[in-house]
Amino acid sequence: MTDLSSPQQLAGWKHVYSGKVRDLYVPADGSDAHLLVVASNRVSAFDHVLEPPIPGKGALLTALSNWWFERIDLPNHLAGEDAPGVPEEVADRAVVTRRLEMHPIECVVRGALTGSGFAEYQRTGAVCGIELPAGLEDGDLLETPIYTPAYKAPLGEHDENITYEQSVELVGADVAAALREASLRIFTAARDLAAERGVVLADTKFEFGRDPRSGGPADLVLADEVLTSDSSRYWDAAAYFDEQNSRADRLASFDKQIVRNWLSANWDRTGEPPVLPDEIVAQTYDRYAELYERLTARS
Ligand code: PZK
Repeated sequence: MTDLSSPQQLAGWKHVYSGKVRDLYVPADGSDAHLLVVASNRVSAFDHVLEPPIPGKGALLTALSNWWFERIDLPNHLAGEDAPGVPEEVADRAVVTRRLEMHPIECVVRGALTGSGFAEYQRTGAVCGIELPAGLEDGDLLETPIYTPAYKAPLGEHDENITYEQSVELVGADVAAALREASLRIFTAARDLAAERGVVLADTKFEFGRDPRSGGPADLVLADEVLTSDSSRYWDAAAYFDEQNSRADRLASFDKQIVRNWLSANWDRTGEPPVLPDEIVAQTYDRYAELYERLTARS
């Protein structure tokens, strides 16, 4: 699964790491105050990065994340005017951030029970140590959103769900409490806003750090990308609440379902996935654009 193609060269920046869909750079001059986070046009499904990329996807998700940052009342990692600028080749799909000391916890909040959370519930009746009522079905909304942290496994490995107590062992009681409180507060506000726009925010993941140049040890700074569909599950509310629909249709990913359905029909999930046809690429772009337009009421 190693991708030997090197990411884009950007003047003034040195590439240090690539995830499935984003690339990370540090200043070429060796300074350690900032990072460049580039949202690629890559799309992933069933744990594979697909070909070809979706032109415009990186720009849409960057715009969506920035829109959410503006609406979240917690300091975020976006750098100010004093920082180096975003290279023009990636101007619409990259941000320059403050370089933080990251807390090694994926702060997952679930407003619905699905995916790995539902699987853990089926096995144990609980998620990350939180006992849930019996009889819940895949995709059911939770009365109160739950905080289900995961330990950020080293590169490439899958994150591991942990209990809140384990998060206390990892980062200390003060930071653990701050992470949970901020995550639940941000999720609840975002979920309510999405609901007004006909979108169900099922779950999401936040990452936080601390700025070593300012603030106290438990002062959180919101990092990463926020509330994009690469870090969140969004469902179409009309489809979700239509009881006539099949479960699969109710829980269809707002943007990636077109890709998933096409792959399911055209690939047996062994070996490398087939190349996406042009019409699937175009339809997928349109879905990303619709999510952005619905949430932000912008075009
Ligand atoms: C940081 N990642 C994940 C992001 C990738 C991987 N502000 C920050 N300070 C320090 N570290 C990070 C951030 C942020 N954001 C984020 N890894 C480190 C990541 C983007 C692309 F390949």
